[in-house]
Amino acid sequence: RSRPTSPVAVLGVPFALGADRRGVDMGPSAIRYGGLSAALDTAGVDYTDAGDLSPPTLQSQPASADASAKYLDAIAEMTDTLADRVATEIADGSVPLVLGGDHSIAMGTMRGAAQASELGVIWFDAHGDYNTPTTSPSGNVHGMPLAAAHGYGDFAEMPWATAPNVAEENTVIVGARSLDADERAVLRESDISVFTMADIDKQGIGSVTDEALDIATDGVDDIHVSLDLDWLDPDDAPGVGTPVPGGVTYREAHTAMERVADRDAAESVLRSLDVVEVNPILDQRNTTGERAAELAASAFGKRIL
Ligand code: B3U
Ligand code: MN
Ligand code: MN
Repeated sequence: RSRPTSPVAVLGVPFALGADRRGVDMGPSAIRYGGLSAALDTAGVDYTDAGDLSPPTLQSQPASADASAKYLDAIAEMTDTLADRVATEIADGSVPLVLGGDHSIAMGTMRGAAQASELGVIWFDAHGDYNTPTTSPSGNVHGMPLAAAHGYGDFAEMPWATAPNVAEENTVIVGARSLDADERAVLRESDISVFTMADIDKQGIGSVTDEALDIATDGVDDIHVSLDLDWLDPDDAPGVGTPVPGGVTYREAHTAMERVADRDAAESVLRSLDVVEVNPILDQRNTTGERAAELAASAFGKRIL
Protein backbone atom coordinates (compact mmCIF):
# COMPACT_ATOMS: atom_id res chain seq x y z
CA ARG A 1 0.00 0.00 0.00
CA SER A 2 2.99 2.31 -0.17
CA ARG A 3 3.00 5.17 -2.57
CA PRO A 4 3.90 3.59 -5.91
CA THR A 5 3.56 6.51 -8.27
CA SER A 6 5.50 9.73 -7.75
CA PRO A 7 8.58 10.23 -5.59
CA VAL A 8 8.33 12.67 -2.69
CA ALA A 9 10.54 15.77 -2.58
CA VAL A 10 11.12 17.06 0.95
CA LEU A 11 11.61 20.81 1.06
CA GLY A 12 12.20 22.82 4.25
CA VAL A 13 11.09 26.44 4.60
CA PRO A 14 12.62 27.86 7.79
CA PHE A 15 10.35 30.88 7.87
CA ALA A 16 8.80 32.60 10.89
CA LEU A 17 7.76 36.09 9.79
CA GLY A 18 4.08 35.15 9.42
CA ALA A 19 3.84 34.38 13.15
CA ASP A 20 4.40 36.28 16.39
CA ARG A 21 6.35 33.59 18.19
CA ARG A 22 9.96 33.07 17.12
CA GLY A 23 11.29 29.55 16.75
CA VAL A 24 8.89 28.16 14.17
CA ASP A 25 11.69 28.74 11.64
CA MET A 26 13.41 25.76 13.30
CA GLY A 27 10.46 23.53 12.38
CA PRO A 28 12.17 21.80 9.41
CA SER A 29 15.13 20.79 11.64
CA ALA A 30 12.80 19.59 14.39
CA ILE A 31 10.76 17.44 12.00
CA ARG A 32 13.87 15.93 10.40
CA TYR A 33 15.44 15.33 13.82
CA GLY A 34 12.09 13.90 14.91
CA GLY A 35 12.64 10.99 12.55
CA LEU A 36 11.22 12.01 9.20
CA SER A 37 13.58 9.96 7.04
CA ALA A 38 13.15 6.80 9.15
CA ALA A 39 9.37 7.22 9.06
CA LEU A 40 9.36 7.67 5.28
CA ASP A 41 11.68 4.68 4.90
CA THR A 42 9.32 2.55 6.98
CA ALA A 43 6.46 3.77 4.82
CA GLY A 44 8.31 2.56 1.75
CA VAL A 45 8.26 6.05 0.28
CA ASP A 46 10.65 6.90 -2.50
CA TYR A 47 11.88 10.35 -1.45
CA THR A 48 14.75 12.79 -1.69
CA ASP A 49 15.47 15.56 0.79
CA ALA A 50 16.05 18.68 -1.27
CA GLY A 51 17.19 20.66 1.79
CA ASP A 52 15.99 24.07 2.89
CA LEU A 53 15.15 27.25 1.05
CA SER A 54 16.75 30.42 2.45
CA PRO A 55 13.79 32.71 3.02
CA PRO A 56 14.10 36.14 4.68
CA THR A 57 14.79 36.08 8.42
CA LEU A 58 13.88 38.44 11.22
CA GLN A 59 17.48 39.64 11.40
CA SER A 60 17.40 40.71 7.75
CA GLN A 61 14.17 42.65 8.06
CA PRO A 62 13.41 46.20 9.12
CA ALA A 63 10.58 46.34 11.70
CA SER A 64 7.37 45.89 9.78
CA ALA A 65 5.67 49.19 9.06
CA ASP A 66 2.29 47.67 8.28
CA ALA A 67 0.65 46.40 11.47
CA SER A 68 -2.32 44.98 9.56
CA ALA A 69 -0.17 42.43 7.68
CA LYS A 70 3.28 42.18 9.21
CA TYR A 71 6.35 41.50 7.04
CA LEU A 72 4.27 41.27 3.88
CA ASP A 73 7.25 42.09 1.62
CA ALA A 74 9.28 39.24 3.10
CA ILE A 75 6.27 36.95 2.78
CA ALA A 76 5.90 37.89 -0.89
CA GLU A 77 9.57 37.07 -1.47
CA MET A 78 9.27 33.70 0.27
CA THR A 79 6.04 32.93 -1.61
CA ASP A 80 7.61 33.66 -5.02
CA THR A 81 10.60 31.43 -4.33
CA LEU A 82 8.59 28.56 -2.86
CA ALA A 83 5.89 28.68 -5.55
CA ASP A 84 8.53 28.39 -8.30
CA ARG A 85 10.26 25.57 -6.52
CA VAL A 86 7.05 23.62 -5.86
CA ALA A 87 5.90 24.08 -9.47
CA THR A 88 9.25 22.77 -10.72
CA GLU A 89 9.17 19.71 -8.45
CA ILE A 90 5.65 18.88 -9.60
CA ALA A 91 6.60 19.38 -13.25
CA ASP A 92 9.48 16.96 -12.65
CA GLY A 93 7.00 14.35 -11.40
CA SER A 94 7.50 14.70 -7.63
CA VAL A 95 5.08 15.32 -4.78
CA PRO A 96 6.49 18.14 -2.62
CA LEU A 97 6.42 17.60 1.15
CA VAL A 98 6.96 21.13 2.43
CA LEU A 99 8.13 21.51 6.04
CA GLY A 100 7.35 24.82 7.74
CA GLY A 101 7.79 27.27 9.04
CA ASP A 102 4.65 29.12 9.95
CA HIS A 103 1.49 28.59 7.93
CA SER A 104 2.08 31.58 5.62
CA ILE A 105 4.36 29.26 3.64
CA ALA A 106 1.24 27.50 2.35
CA MET A 107 0.69 30.54 0.11
CA GLY A 108 3.81 29.51 -1.77
CA THR A 109 2.98 25.81 -1.85
CA MET A 110 -0.56 26.37 -3.10
CA ARG A 111 0.42 28.95 -5.71
CA GLY A 112 3.05 26.55 -7.04
CA ALA A 113 0.86 23.47 -6.85
CA ALA A 114 -2.11 25.13 -8.52
CA GLN A 115 -0.08 26.41 -11.45
CA ALA A 116 -0.61 23.39 -13.69
CA SER A 117 -4.32 22.73 -13.20
CA GLU A 118 -7.25 22.92 -10.79
CA LEU A 119 -6.55 21.97 -7.21
CA GLY A 120 -8.70 21.05 -4.22
CA VAL A 121 -7.45 21.93 -0.72
CA ILE A 122 -7.94 20.24 2.65
CA TRP A 123 -6.88 22.38 5.61
CA PHE A 124 -6.43 20.49 8.90
CA ASP A 125 -6.21 23.31 11.45
CA ALA A 126 -7.62 24.62 14.74
CA HIS A 127 -7.99 27.93 12.91
CA GLY A 128 -9.66 29.02 9.68
CA ASP A 129 -6.64 30.98 8.42
CA TYR A 130 -9.19 33.08 6.53
CA ASN A 131 -8.36 36.52 7.86
CA THR A 132 -7.33 39.41 5.63
CA PRO A 133 -5.27 42.47 6.58
CA THR A 134 -8.61 44.22 7.21
CA THR A 135 -10.14 41.54 9.45
CA SER A 136 -7.06 40.16 11.22
CA PRO A 137 -6.96 40.85 14.96
CA SER A 138 -3.20 40.19 15.06
CA GLY A 139 -1.72 41.26 11.72
CA ASN A 140 0.02 37.87 11.58
CA VAL A 141 -0.10 36.56 8.05
CA HIS A 142 -0.14 32.91 9.17
CA GLY A 143 -3.81 33.58 10.02
CA MET A 144 -4.50 34.55 6.38
CA PRO A 145 -3.04 32.07 3.83
CA LEU A 146 -6.30 30.42 2.80
CA ALA A 147 -7.97 33.77 2.12
CA ALA A 148 -4.85 34.78 0.19
CA ALA A 149 -4.96 31.66 -1.96
CA HIS A 150 -8.53 32.51 -3.00
CA GLY A 151 -7.67 36.15 -3.69
CA TYR A 152 -10.31 37.10 -1.13
CA GLY A 153 -10.73 40.68 0.17
CA ASP A 154 -7.50 42.69 0.26
CA PHE A 155 -5.75 39.80 -1.46
CA ALA A 156 -7.64 40.57 -4.69
CA GLU A 157 -4.99 43.29 -5.13
CA MET A 158 -2.10 40.87 -4.49
CA PRO A 159 -1.77 38.43 -7.37
CA TRP A 160 1.51 37.13 -5.93
CA ALA A 161 -0.44 35.74 -2.97
CA THR A 162 -3.17 34.06 -4.97
CA ALA A 163 -3.22 30.47 -6.14
CA PRO A 164 -4.82 30.20 -9.56
CA ASN A 165 -7.24 27.29 -10.00
CA VAL A 166 -8.30 26.92 -6.37
CA ALA A 167 -12.08 27.15 -5.99
CA GLU A 168 -13.98 27.73 -2.75
CA GLU A 169 -16.18 24.74 -3.67
CA ASN A 170 -13.16 22.44 -3.51
CA THR A 171 -11.75 23.90 -0.29
CA VAL A 172 -12.39 22.16 3.02
CA ILE A 173 -11.35 23.16 6.55
CA VAL A 174 -11.28 20.26 9.02
CA GLY A 175 -11.22 20.60 12.79
CA ALA A 176 -11.81 24.34 13.20
CA ARG A 177 -12.34 25.45 16.80
CA SER A 178 -11.04 29.02 16.87
CA LEU A 179 -12.46 31.49 14.33
CA ASP A 180 -12.35 35.27 14.68
CA ALA A 181 -15.69 37.09 14.38
CA ASP A 182 -15.21 38.54 10.89
CA GLU A 183 -13.46 35.41 9.67
CA ARG A 184 -16.40 33.33 10.82
CA ALA A 185 -18.89 35.57 9.02
CA VAL A 186 -16.89 35.38 5.79
CA LEU A 187 -16.59 31.58 5.98
CA ARG A 188 -20.31 31.19 6.60
CA GLU A 189 -21.07 33.21 3.47
CA SER A 190 -18.50 31.39 1.34
CA ASP A 191 -18.70 28.12 -0.57
CA ILE A 192 -15.90 26.69 1.55
CA SER A 193 -16.83 23.59 3.58
CA VAL A 194 -15.96 23.78 7.27
CA PHE A 195 -16.02 20.74 9.53
CA THR A 196 -15.71 21.84 13.14
CA MET A 197 -14.58 19.75 16.10
CA ALA A 198 -18.30 19.23 16.81
CA ASP A 199 -18.65 17.52 13.43
CA ILE A 200 -15.69 15.29 14.21
CA ASP A 201 -17.21 14.40 17.59
CA LYS A 202 -20.56 13.55 16.00
CA GLN A 203 -19.43 11.89 12.81
CA GLY A 204 -16.00 10.52 13.60
CA ILE A 205 -12.73 11.60 12.02
CA GLY A 206 -12.67 8.83 9.42
CA SER A 207 -16.03 9.75 7.98
CA VAL A 208 -15.30 13.49 8.12
CA THR A 209 -12.00 13.01 6.28
CA ASP A 210 -13.61 10.83 3.61
CA GLU A 211 -16.27 13.49 3.07
CA ALA A 212 -13.60 16.21 2.93
CA LEU A 213 -11.77 14.16 0.30
CA ASP A 214 -14.98 13.79 -1.74
CA ILE A 215 -15.58 17.55 -1.67
CA ALA A 216 -11.97 18.55 -2.37
CA THR A 217 -11.58 16.15 -5.31
CA ASP A 218 -14.98 16.81 -6.88
CA GLY A 219 -14.34 17.76 -10.49
CA VAL A 220 -10.64 18.59 -10.03
CA ASP A 221 -7.49 16.65 -10.78
CA ASP A 222 -5.66 16.65 -7.45
CA ILE A 223 -5.55 18.06 -3.94
CA HIS A 224 -3.19 19.91 -1.67
CA VAL A 225 -3.23 18.92 2.00
CA SER A 226 -2.09 21.40 4.64
CA LEU A 227 -1.45 20.02 8.12
CA ASP A 228 -1.11 22.60 10.88
CA LEU A 229 0.19 20.86 14.03
CA ASP A 230 -2.09 23.06 16.14
CA TRP A 231 -4.92 20.96 14.70
CA LEU A 232 -3.89 18.41 17.33
CA ASP A 233 -4.77 18.83 20.97
CA PRO A 234 -2.00 20.74 22.82
CA ASP A 235 -1.58 17.70 25.09
CA ASP A 236 -0.39 15.76 22.05
CA ALA A 237 1.35 18.61 20.19
CA PRO A 238 2.52 21.26 22.66
CA GLY A 239 5.14 22.82 20.38
CA VAL A 240 2.98 25.29 18.46
CA GLY A 241 2.62 29.07 18.61
CA THR A 242 -1.13 29.35 19.08
CA PRO A 243 -2.39 26.22 20.86
CA VAL A 244 -6.15 25.78 21.24
CA PRO A 245 -7.52 23.20 23.69
CA GLY A 246 -9.99 20.59 22.53
CA GLY A 247 -8.21 19.37 19.43
CA VAL A 248 -7.94 15.99 17.75
CA THR A 249 -5.82 13.29 19.33
CA TYR A 250 -2.63 12.03 17.75
CA ARG A 251 -4.55 8.88 16.92
CA GLU A 252 -7.36 10.75 15.15
CA ALA A 253 -4.77 12.73 13.20
CA HIS A 254 -3.24 9.43 12.05
CA THR A 255 -6.64 8.21 10.92
CA ALA A 256 -7.09 11.36 8.86
CA MET A 257 -3.67 11.03 7.22
CA GLU A 258 -4.32 7.33 6.54
CA ARG A 259 -7.58 8.20 4.77
CA VAL A 260 -5.64 10.65 2.61
CA ALA A 261 -3.11 7.90 1.84
CA ASP A 262 -5.88 5.39 1.05
CA ARG A 263 -7.50 7.78 -1.41
CA ASP A 264 -4.13 8.58 -2.90
CA ALA A 265 -3.30 4.88 -3.31
CA ALA A 266 -6.61 4.36 -5.11
CA GLU A 267 -6.80 7.52 -7.23
CA SER A 268 -3.40 9.25 -7.01
CA VAL A 269 -4.84 12.54 -5.79
CA LEU A 270 -2.14 14.02 -3.55
CA ARG A 271 -0.24 16.74 -5.39
CA SER A 272 1.45 18.38 -2.39
CA LEU A 273 1.53 18.36 1.41
CA ASP A 274 2.60 21.00 3.95
CA VAL A 275 3.41 20.22 7.56
CA VAL A 276 3.59 23.51 9.46
CA GLU A 277 3.75 25.42 12.75
CA VAL A 278 6.12 23.09 14.62
CA ASN A 279 7.96 25.33 17.09
CA PRO A 280 10.72 23.46 18.96
CA ILE A 281 11.29 26.34 21.40
CA LEU A 282 7.78 25.84 22.75
CA ASP A 283 7.89 22.06 22.52
CA GLN A 284 8.50 19.36 25.12
CA ARG A 285 11.54 17.34 24.02
CA ASN A 286 10.58 17.58 20.35
CA THR A 287 7.32 15.68 20.82
CA THR A 288 5.63 17.82 18.20
CA GLY A 289 8.49 17.38 15.73
CA GLU A 290 8.23 13.60 16.16
CA ARG A 291 4.44 13.67 15.74
CA ALA A 292 4.79 15.75 12.61
CA ALA A 293 7.30 13.31 11.09
CA GLU A 294 5.06 10.29 11.76
CA LEU A 295 1.93 12.02 10.46
CA ALA A 296 3.67 13.01 7.24
CA ALA A 297 4.67 9.38 6.71
CA SER A 298 1.08 8.29 7.38
CA ALA A 299 -0.15 10.60 4.63
CA PHE A 300 2.18 8.79 2.24
CA GLY A 301 0.98 5.34 3.24
CA LYS A 302 2.88 4.16 6.31
CA ARG A 303 1.43 0.88 7.59
CA ILE A 304 2.33 -1.05 10.72
CA LEU A 305 1.74 -4.48 9.18
N1 B3U B 1 -6.98 33.72 14.05
C1 B3U B 1 -5.88 34.34 14.77
C2 B3U B 1 -4.96 33.30 15.39
C3 B3U B 1 -4.25 32.37 14.49
C4 B3U B 1 -4.52 32.01 13.21
N2 B3U B 1 -3.59 31.11 12.86
C5 B3U B 1 -2.82 30.91 13.86
N3 B3U B 1 -3.19 31.67 14.87
N4 B3U B 1 -1.81 30.00 13.93
C6 B3U B 1 -5.10 35.28 13.84
O1 B3U B 1 -4.14 35.89 14.32
O2 B3U B 1 -5.46 35.42 12.67
MN1 MN C 1 -2.81 27.39 10.28
MN1 MN D 1 -3.66 26.88 13.33
